[in-house]
Amino acid sequence: MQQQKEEKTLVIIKPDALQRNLLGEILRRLERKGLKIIGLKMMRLDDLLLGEHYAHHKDKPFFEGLKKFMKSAPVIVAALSGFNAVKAVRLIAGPTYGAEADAGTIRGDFSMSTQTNIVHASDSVETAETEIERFFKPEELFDYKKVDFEFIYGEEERA
Ligand code: 3AN
Repeated sequence: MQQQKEEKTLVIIKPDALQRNLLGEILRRLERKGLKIIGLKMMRLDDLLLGEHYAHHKDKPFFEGLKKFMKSAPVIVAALSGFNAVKAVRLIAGPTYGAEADAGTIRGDFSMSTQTNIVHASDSVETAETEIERFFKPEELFDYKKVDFEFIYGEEERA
């Protein structure tokens, strides 16, 4: 087992999750995996933030509908850290289309849709850095020691 690199990643718990009372369930899944929550807040997204966040979709036919949905209720944004956190969280989220996502993933267990698919999860370390900066002020992010660290990772990984 080789030493691992700590990564940060961003999760957005979307309006459908809030409406369907899934907030606690989603945070529970992320926490119990061993991810460390380093930032957490509720916010309402606006066109400016959504235009930046979904810039890669701005010419797609579903863009306006996606923005409308993402503004329909507040979201919860969570910044998480851990070794290989970006990939770990993408696997927990599952692929975009909920109906085809594996059971056991968040989208596989709770979504039938491509749009109302419960969570957003950063897709790379670089994207995660940009997204965390987009949604959190520096003072909203916390650095602290977590007591279960040495049981979440093996000794060689922590070296
Ligand atoms: P992912 O969230 O799995 O990385 P992306 O980046 O392709 O997927 O899409 C971002 C978001 O855009 C999705 N989570 C979903 O809410 C929305 N979206 C993607 N494709 C569609 C679609 N065909 N129709 C409606 N919304 C879509």
